[in-house]
Order: sequence, then C-alpha cells, then structure tokens
Amino acid sequence: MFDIEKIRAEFPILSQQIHGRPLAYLDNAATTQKPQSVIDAVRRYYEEDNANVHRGVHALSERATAAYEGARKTVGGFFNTRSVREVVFTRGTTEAINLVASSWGRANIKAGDEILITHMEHHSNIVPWQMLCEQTGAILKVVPINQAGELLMDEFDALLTERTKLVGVVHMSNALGTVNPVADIVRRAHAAGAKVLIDGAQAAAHLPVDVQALDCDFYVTSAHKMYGPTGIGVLIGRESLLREMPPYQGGGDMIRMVTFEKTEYNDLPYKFEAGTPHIAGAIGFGKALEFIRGIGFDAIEKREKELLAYATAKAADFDGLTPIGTAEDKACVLSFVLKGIHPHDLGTILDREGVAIRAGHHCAMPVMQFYKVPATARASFSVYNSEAEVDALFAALTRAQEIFG
Ligand code: C6P
Repeated sequence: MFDIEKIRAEFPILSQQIHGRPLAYLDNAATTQKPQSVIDAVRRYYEEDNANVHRGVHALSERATAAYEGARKTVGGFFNTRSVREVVFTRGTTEAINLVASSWGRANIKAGDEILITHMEHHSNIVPWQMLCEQTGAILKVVPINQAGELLMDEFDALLTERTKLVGVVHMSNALGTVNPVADIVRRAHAAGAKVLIDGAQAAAHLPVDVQALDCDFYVTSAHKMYGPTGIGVLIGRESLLREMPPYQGGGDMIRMVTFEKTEYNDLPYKFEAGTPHIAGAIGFGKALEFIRGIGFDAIEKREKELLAYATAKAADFDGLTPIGTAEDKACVLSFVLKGIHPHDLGTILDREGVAIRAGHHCAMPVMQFYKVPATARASFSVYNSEAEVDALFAALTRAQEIFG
C-alpha cells in the first residue's frame, strides 16, 4: 500500500514553511529532495569512515573503499549492467555525455560522419556533440518533433543512414515530460550500424531502466535527480566499447604503471575515474537507489501517473493556460505558459505562496524556439508530492492572475 505520509516523513526538508506557507516543492526535475537515509549515509561516512579509496592499507581506507565499491554494485544492480566494470562514476549526466563525446568520439568519429540527436535534447546532449563535430568535421543532424512534443519517427528513419555513427536521445524530456520509445530507437539505430547514448537524467527516478533489455551502448544519469547527492552520476557503457575507448582524463587511480616514457592504464571502470572520486556522493547514490527500490517502480509509476493526470486535468480547466508538451507517453512534468504573465514573474509570485517551480528555458532552448516561447513555467512531480500541493499550485496561479489583473 502506497503511504504518502510515511514517504513524506522521510524527507525532513518538506515540512518547512516558505514565506509563511507550507512548502510545495514542485521543482523535482531540477533536483529532488533527499530522504533521511541518504543524509544519514553521507554523514555517517564522514563521521566514521572517511578516507581515500583504493590507496590506503589502513582500516578506514578499507572501509571507504568497500562502501564506494558497494555503491557501484548497487548502481550496477539497479540498472542491470552486465558487470560493475560497466559502471563509471562521473560528476553527473553532463560529465558522462562529455566523457563519451570526448573519448569515444575522438576514437571513432571523422569528417563526414553523422551524429543524430533530437529536437528535445537538453543542452548537455547537444553541445558536447556540436563540439565534437567542430573538432572532427562530423555533421550534427536533428530529429524533429510534433506540436505534442513527440519525436517524428518517420523523420528519424529518414535521417538514420549508414553515415550515422551515434544516436543521442533523451529518455524523458525535462522541458516537455515526453517519454521517448528508446528501446525501439536502439533497435532501429543498431540495424543501421549506429551506437546509442540515452540521456536518462529525468527518466531514471520515474521508470525502471534495464540497460541489457534496452541494449543501449551508453546510459547516463545524475544521482541528484534520484533522491541522491549532487556532484555524482553514472556513465553505464557497454564493456566492449569502454575497453576500446581512450581515457577521458589523466591522473591518479586511472593508471596501472607510469614512467616518463609511457603510462599503462588501469582496468575498467577505473580507467575513466581519474583523481579522488566523490566517495560520499557515491555512497549516498547507493542509498538513494535503495530508497527507490524500497518503494518499487510499480508503485512509483502508478502514483506519479495519478498525480500528473490530476494536474493535467486542472490545467485543462484553467483559464489562459497553455500546456507545452502533451505527448501521449509523458511523465511527471507540467510545462506551461499563462497568458499575460511572464514565466519568471509567475515563478516569483508562486514562491511567495510557498510553491517552488522552475521558470526558464530549462537548458532546452531549441524546445522553446520550436514553441516560439521565451520560457515556460514548469511544475515537476515526484513520489512525495500530493494532490494538496497541486491544489496549492493552481491556487497560486489564480493569485498571480489577480495580481496581474
Ligand atoms: N536538467 C532541469 O531543471 P546534470 O546537470 O549533469 O545533473 O544534468 C543535466 C541534464 C541532462 N539531461 C536532462 C534531460 C536534464 O534534465 C538535465 C538537467 C535540470 O531540467 C537542470 S538544467
């Protein structure tokens, strides 16, 4: 049985007042709040186990290493990787994509090759590929979307050719909420001989991800959008590809042997983890995944669908509100514009009412350009949000309309 009060009680931050109103935190696509178990795990690590990993022979270092590598196992299990060698800790989604664009790209992309992305990508899944194209003479192609914010799959097929070396696609759009048919995209891309990177920054907290079932080549995400700490995320890569890829950064931990003449690189995944990692972050990430597992994706998906349906119905009845992103397959995001009020003003007024949303281009400027809006207001939901908080959102929107006359 899904017990929202019990879940909310695990998040100390949620029980506060903002400007004298109960906080309604509806900015989960930007970052989720952290349950007590994650906070405790990070604190406990610093209080009891703090040491560097893979280096020391003393007890603390052994404990820190065991906890860090234990977190890697948890991440691998959560995403069903073939082995822990496929789990590379990064600072987050952005760094993971840059790693692939830089390392895999450098080794595999040449002038005339094509990288295929979509019109709904976050800047993190656009700019690294643009940079790679500038460096190599490769060409960036973009799959268009329709007014609902869905990929035009016929156009995808037309753009996918033997020149396409990599398809980069967002699993769930942060600006629209669209959930893309990634398994189908992987199948089609592989049939054309292209590799696939899936940006799972938004999806991974809301739907189950099995990288073996998806058969993708790279899957990337950030812990902080999954109830975990900031500054830690993961690149999951197919081992055969990771093995062939050159290191992204050089330094400690990524080497086996260094002389001035030559360096021998470390095994996977350490070859891609230069320098002291975010040990506490990885431990918190592992705990966050345990929190998600404790609720289970059946319950999470059911609950979040209910909440989105509730909010979507209210939005449909709200005077002057135009939703941005109405895909058939959609999750957790209500992006919209309200007639006569700039989203930034809306964000500020809503904050006075205790309602936290994000207003802006959401680092997806091409999406804004497609809909010909400078920005949208975005409420994004999570497993701990309630119908009462959705009501607070719409009451605050009414208040904004009163203020703006
Ligand atoms: N989107 C949002 O408010 P990082 O910053 O590396 O953890 O994640 C980047 C990123 C990549 N892809 C998608 C689909 C994303 O949504 C994000 C982060 C936040 O929508 C901050 S811009």
